[in-house]
Amino acid sequence: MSDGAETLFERIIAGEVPADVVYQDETTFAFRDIRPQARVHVLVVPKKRYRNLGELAAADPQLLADVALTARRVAELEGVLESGYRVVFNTGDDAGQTVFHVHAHVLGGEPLGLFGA
Ligand code: D5M
Repeated sequence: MSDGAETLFERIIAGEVPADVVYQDETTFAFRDIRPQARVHVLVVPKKRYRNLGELAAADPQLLADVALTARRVAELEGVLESGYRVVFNTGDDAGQTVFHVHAHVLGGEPLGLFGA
């Protein structure tokens, strides 16, 4: 996409903003969420920017698969592959999306509550 200012996550990927990097490869980047909602809370982003899950899926399904595989890799690195983990993509205001560079929240390390407000 090309609709404006660089996002925070592009600056993190570029190393301009510090982050606790968990994993990266050619197409994806994973780092700890600054406001963790569970013992394990890592964000996985494609290095190429799309606004949200739907745009990413429509434009580049292989890159979406890369994000899913990196989420699994993160779960493995964080030791929660067997105990289980949740992957969340917030989309839009009501979901609380604040950074418009698609990202998967990878959550785990403890029993997680049900969905809700
Ligand atoms: O998720 C955006 C997430 O990004 C939210 O959980 C906080 C996190 N965040 C914000 N700034 C930073 C920095 N600098 N490092 C790491 N994590 C950060 P959303 O789904 O858009 O609400």
